[in-house]
Amino acid sequence: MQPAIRHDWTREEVTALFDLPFNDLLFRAAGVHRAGFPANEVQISTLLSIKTGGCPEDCAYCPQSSHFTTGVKADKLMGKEAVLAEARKAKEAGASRFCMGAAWRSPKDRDIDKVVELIEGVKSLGLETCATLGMLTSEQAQRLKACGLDYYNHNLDTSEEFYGSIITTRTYQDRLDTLSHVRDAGMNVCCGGIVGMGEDVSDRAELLRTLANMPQHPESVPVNLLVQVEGTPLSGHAELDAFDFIRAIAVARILMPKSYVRLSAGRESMNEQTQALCFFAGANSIFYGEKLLTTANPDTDRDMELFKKLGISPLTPSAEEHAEAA
Ligand code: SAM
Ligand code: DTB
Ligand code: SF4
Repeated sequence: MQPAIRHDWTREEVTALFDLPFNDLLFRAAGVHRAGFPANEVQISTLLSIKTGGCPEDCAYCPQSSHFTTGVKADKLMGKEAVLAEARKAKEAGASRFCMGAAWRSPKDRDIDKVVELIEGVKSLGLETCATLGMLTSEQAQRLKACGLDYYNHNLDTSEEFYGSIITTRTYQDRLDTLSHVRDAGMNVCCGGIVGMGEDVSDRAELLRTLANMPQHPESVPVNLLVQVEGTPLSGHAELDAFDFIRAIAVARILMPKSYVRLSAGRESMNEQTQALCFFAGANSIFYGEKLLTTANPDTDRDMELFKKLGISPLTPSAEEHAEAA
């Protein structure tokens, strides 16, 4: 039976999921996963930082903020040929989606002109496109939709309550406004967060509840484990217990049964067994390729070996459309 798609989760209900015995939570999440998706298929996206560093925002987790000294140097927007060369490599390696990230607070209209050309180029290679460029106006969102952008990534990152302790240069409402512009423009929404920033379980519960109670669930929900980068205020934090990360994946799966839940940043520091439990708990998407934006991701060979050991196959774009239509 297909689990109901709900938008009315209460704080108590979500907290109760986090409080379940681990095996009960995983059993339930795996059931929801199998009812909504082929159990052993994982969508793969490759990331490219098209504009690195020098960002005016002060996100405490981020190596690209100009407020911190992390060794990431500020670069200009990459040229079209260099981006397309990376996109071709990603396609050859087996990615179905190419995600372009820029360290902007909000792009200028002339930045959008250039990004439109990149999106058109990447699309013409037969890849799905995703971009994450910071806050957008509704006109900018419409332009990105018109040029064929398939997904826009814009994370809420944590609960509204905890947000102010992580970022002071924008508000939660700013994020929600951009997400509305993206949705209204008709794009697929990619929205998730980071765990392991010193937040409480209740902050994780509230982040996931906020996502699930949106009028439409994000099609893609990245769950990032904080990558601790020296020089950022969040480096040196106690590492999150792997079971708590897996729980967050499982609750995301239960709350958003038809969304792709992405096991995102942080895989470099996870062992295979933790990743395998994430897939069992309903994660069905990863970032694939040796680099995320500025930090390391597992080697593609290692990922393919893990898929082989687990009997997982990468999802092709046509299978993805089929899954969405079902
Ligand atoms: N500047 C745009 C923005 O903030 O929306 C787009 C790029 S930003 C790097 C995209 C996302 O990367 C953030 O929302 C955050 O979730 C994630 N991220 C950044 N640094 C991270 C870190 N050290 N560990 C885990 N996730 C991180
Ligand atoms: C998302 O949720 N995670 C990705 C992507 N969306 C843009 C970014 C992870 C960044 C990790 C730190 C870095 O490599 O700079
Ligand atoms: Fe800038 Fe995005 Fe990093 Fe925040 S997360 S500092 S907005 S690049």
